[in-house]
Amino acid sequence: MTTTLIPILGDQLTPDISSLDGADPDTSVVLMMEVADETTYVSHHKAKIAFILSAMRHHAARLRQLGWTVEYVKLDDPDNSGSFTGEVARAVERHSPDRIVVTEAGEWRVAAMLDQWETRFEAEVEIRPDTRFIATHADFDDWAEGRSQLRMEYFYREMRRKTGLLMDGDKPEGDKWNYDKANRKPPPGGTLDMPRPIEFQPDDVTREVIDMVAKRFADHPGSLDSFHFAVTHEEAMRAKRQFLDHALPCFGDYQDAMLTGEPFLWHSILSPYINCGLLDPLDLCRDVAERYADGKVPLNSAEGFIRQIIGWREYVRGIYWREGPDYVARNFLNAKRDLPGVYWTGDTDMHCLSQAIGQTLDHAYAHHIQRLMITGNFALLIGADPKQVHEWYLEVYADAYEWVELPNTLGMTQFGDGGLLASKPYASSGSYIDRMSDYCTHCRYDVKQRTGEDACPFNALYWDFLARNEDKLGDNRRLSMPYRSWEKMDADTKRSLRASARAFLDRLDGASGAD
Ligand code: FAD
Ligand code: DLZ
Ligand code: SF4
Repeated sequence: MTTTLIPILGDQLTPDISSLDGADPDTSVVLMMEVADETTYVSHHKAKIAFILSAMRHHAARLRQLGWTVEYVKLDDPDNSGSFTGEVARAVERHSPDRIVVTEAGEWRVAAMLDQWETRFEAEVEIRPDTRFIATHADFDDWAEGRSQLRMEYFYREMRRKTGLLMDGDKPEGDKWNYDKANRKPPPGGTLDMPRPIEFQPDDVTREVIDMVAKRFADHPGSLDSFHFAVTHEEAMRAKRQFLDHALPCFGDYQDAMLTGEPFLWHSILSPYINCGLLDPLDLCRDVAERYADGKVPLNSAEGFIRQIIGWREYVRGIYWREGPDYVARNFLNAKRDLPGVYWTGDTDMHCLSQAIGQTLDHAYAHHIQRLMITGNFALLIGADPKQVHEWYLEVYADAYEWVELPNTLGMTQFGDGGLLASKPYASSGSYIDRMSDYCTHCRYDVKQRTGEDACPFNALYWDFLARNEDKLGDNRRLSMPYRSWEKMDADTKRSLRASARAFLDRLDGASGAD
């Protein structure tokens, strides 16, 4: 009898995955593998490993219920070879399949493994497109072809047209494509009405995984103490409804806001579920559009949210695959500083940094503006090596897979690609953080001061960054204002800003903390 082997990777946790399309449950074997290669190619946050392995185990049970034969290899199985290819080889020995059908991987590293299977195994190997995305690789390449700049906004409009989301015929709903300007409100004063994500209590399966992770990955960053992720499709659907009902209405207004002790605000916290397959991104966007059509959420929230998914998410994926495996090595600004130890401890007097890193270590989560304007901005200003910055983001967030993390980190926050993704570096002084958060009011530093013992370090670092990189950034039209301000400063001011930055960086290099 013809047998088909269907390996399902840890970020392919949906019964709608393309590798299962048209397969016959009677003659197919699904293979799911917990492997050391995947758990250690970077030192993932403990909660990220626990989340993915628990979601995988629950998904295997779901597939069995749906009638599939699933072989599941656990990390501590004595014969576990430790790699996808090794486990497929063992399954090939057991079943001598005629065909291996797999959905394409989400990273160049794993794609290269899958590409070897054709020559390594006698079975015919079929690698199928991942149909969970709206744009195929060809769609993105067609759009990108011949353009001198690949700006997200224009790609996003194509995706709106393709999906029909928030479209009124061929016009955008409300006559405008983008309501970003309405989405920059500072944080509200009182936080009593803040929505809370559901805290899912670990079941037996999750508890077993958590115990195993605590022992086996004790030296990995992060804590397991506040593990409350959804680990099944049903739980993820509950998390989705919670977001739609309670957070989405204000999502737009407070998308960029940051508040002390409030890691989640009005964000969805759905990225771990979308990226591993527990939730479908297009379904989610349709739900959001429906809430808008029913008058339950304002247009700036609905459009802002849908843009993140069919715009940014699809766009960074397109960039990742288009730019190729060497993208990771780009370092336009030639930044070489080691990422300081504070990124693994959160132990610093810089309140914004300790909040963003502290919650990251606690929850394997930080929202976009914290990633971009706190940890990303700080790494950019101090001149941290973009590859190390990239590896840190890949390690610490439960939603991190290279296809989505790398362009956001190396491209958007570190300007490592020289402006392919961002038209200017996302560099800012303390004033942006002060405007968008309450962090500065809780900080030992004074955001208004630029030099001296009590001055906010972001201020001198910002000017030092511009001065240091003037040969590479001086011509950037979007930076003409700050460069003009820099030129107008007298020599003493310039000298003292650069000396303050130098002193801070020397302290940083000498210590493992950030202050
Ligand atoms: P919400 O604020 O509720 O946004 C809704 C959804 O939009 C998210 O769930 C996500 O699916 C999508 N989204 C929003 N912004 C982006 C974006 N820039 N790129 C892709 N999708 C986006 N997102 C990841 O999913 N994985 C990553 O590894 C990742 N790394 C990042 C690294 C850096 C340096 C930066 C600046 C951003 C990164 N992002 C990443 C994007 C974004 O920060 C997260 O998607 C978001 O914070 C997830 O939280 P949420 O679900 O509450 O998002
Ligand atoms: C991230 C991750 C981890 C930590 N562990 C596993 C695993 O043991 N088995 C698995 O199938 N997938 C895991 N993953 C997710 C994979 O790294 C991800 O599926 C690949 O990077 C392909 O994109
Ligand atoms: Fe951060 Fe500076 Fe504000 Fe302190 S004063 S919270 S270091 S921006």
